[in-house]
Amino acid sequence: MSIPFITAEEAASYIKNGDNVGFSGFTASGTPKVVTVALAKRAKELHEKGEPFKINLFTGASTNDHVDGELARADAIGIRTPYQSHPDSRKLSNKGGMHYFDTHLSHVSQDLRYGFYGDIDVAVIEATEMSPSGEIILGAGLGMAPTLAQIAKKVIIEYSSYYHTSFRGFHDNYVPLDPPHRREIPIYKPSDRIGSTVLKIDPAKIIGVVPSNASESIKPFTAPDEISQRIGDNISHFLGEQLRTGKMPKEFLPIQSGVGNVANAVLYGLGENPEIPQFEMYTEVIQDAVMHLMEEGHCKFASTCALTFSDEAMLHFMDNIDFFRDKILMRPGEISNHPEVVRRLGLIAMNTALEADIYGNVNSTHVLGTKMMNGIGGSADFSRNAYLSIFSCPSIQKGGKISAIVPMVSHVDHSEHSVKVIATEQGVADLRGKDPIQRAECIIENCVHPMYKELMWDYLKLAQKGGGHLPHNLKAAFALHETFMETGDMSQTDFARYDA
Ligand code: 0RQ
Repeated sequence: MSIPFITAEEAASYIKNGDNVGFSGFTASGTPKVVTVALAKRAKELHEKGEPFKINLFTGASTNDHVDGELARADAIGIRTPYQSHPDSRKLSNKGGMHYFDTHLSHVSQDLRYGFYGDIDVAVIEATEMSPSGEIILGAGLGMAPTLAQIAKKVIIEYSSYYHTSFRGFHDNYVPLDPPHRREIPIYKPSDRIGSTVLKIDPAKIIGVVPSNASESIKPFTAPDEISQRIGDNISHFLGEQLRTGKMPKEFLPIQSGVGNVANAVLYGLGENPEIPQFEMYTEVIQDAVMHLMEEGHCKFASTCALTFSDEAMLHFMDNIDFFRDKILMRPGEISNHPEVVRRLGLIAMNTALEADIYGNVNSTHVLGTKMMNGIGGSADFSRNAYLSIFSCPSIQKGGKISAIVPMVSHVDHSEHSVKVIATEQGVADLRGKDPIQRAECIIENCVHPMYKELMWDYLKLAQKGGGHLPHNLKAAFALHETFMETGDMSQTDFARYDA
């Protein structure tokens, strides 16, 4: 059976208003790049004619401008899950223009197989190699591709000729059986391969193949700023101390690290600390920093869902691909983030907070409790199940008008029960084994910016007047947020007015 080449416009014409559409990839990497642009154009044309057109968009994680950006600007998204980080889709979700529910990345493949959100009408999957029998080699990110290949009614392949070297051998395609038949995920070390290098798709389901030669369009990270560097140094010294005091096995443990400048700085910090042995990663994305850490011999292996390399770093990776062949394995998000494996391997999970409260609850998603930033992503897949769960953030934002440590977070993503360590550029608060008041004292002492220290002690004193195991003054708990909304500056908060 021969699979036809079709244009992006033709492919888009197979996608109907109200369809559930799944996309391969994780972050920009491995995500389709041309069909969605044609789809957004079609949506705009239909809207101009007064016809409705929206799809429900299911992805492995965030995507690229070609998917979330184009479709958000075309107002063509109905339901969106599990994660987005594009400014235009953020805007759309904050004005109620799409039904975005952010959820744990490791859950979505199985939620789709369980049928929670209905059938997947069409899947768009990026391939870098393909056989006539429907065996494909995926690109720089998997996301939900193996599940989509199984369950989608129809599949469109975006065939990328951007990569000038073969990615064959980097993927580990695997779909677990569903309950009540599920067995253990047999990964006992980050490099264990459990699935197949190729992804098989029933050729009868494949509508056609759309050629593409677009890059991932990922910009390089700027060098870590001073604050990120200090956070990175604080965490790496803390981990060094864990090794010295025997709280961490001397072989060290695999690392999971979120994305962004702080995450990059933390990884560089580990590389620079002579106390930290060569390490492995079991994580969902690897960025440019990891490639350099591998070349310098600090990181010896990384299991990931995607290579979220900047275009520049991707070219370097491809030019040196043989060096990386035995050092990287890409898995579906369901496996890269699987709580069972995270717990078994004993990960050091490092993620980022928007704000944390004095008792250790973390808000990673909602600015001032209401405005969606990105979503929870994979952070809770890891943090709840890790050997050690670390959250970090700068202690202040917007030149000091916002304190990242507050009396009570305005939204909870990671509760006090999952957060073991909080780190800012001021220092590190180790919350293990501490009751709520001890945790508050430890966080205020070690993590709060000097501009806000006195205010936080004032709050704790005020809260303790009411007693209780976890003291709060419910009228004053959001005083910093309220003051910010009134004056634009949290530091103007005065707790005296609540001390009646
Ligand atoms: O605003 O953009 O106007 O400058 O928020 O803040 O410090 O640059 O942080 O880019 O590292 O992102 C938590 C959002 C941090 C991210 C979050 C303002 C601040 C700035 C961004 P500007 P920074 P980062 C791996 C795991 C959840 C998902 C996750 C995230 C902007 O890390 O989405 O962990 N995490 N996934 O000024 C008001 C506050 C603020 C604030 C920061 N308290 N109040 N504004 N800002 N704190 C990835 C995957 O899962 C794929």
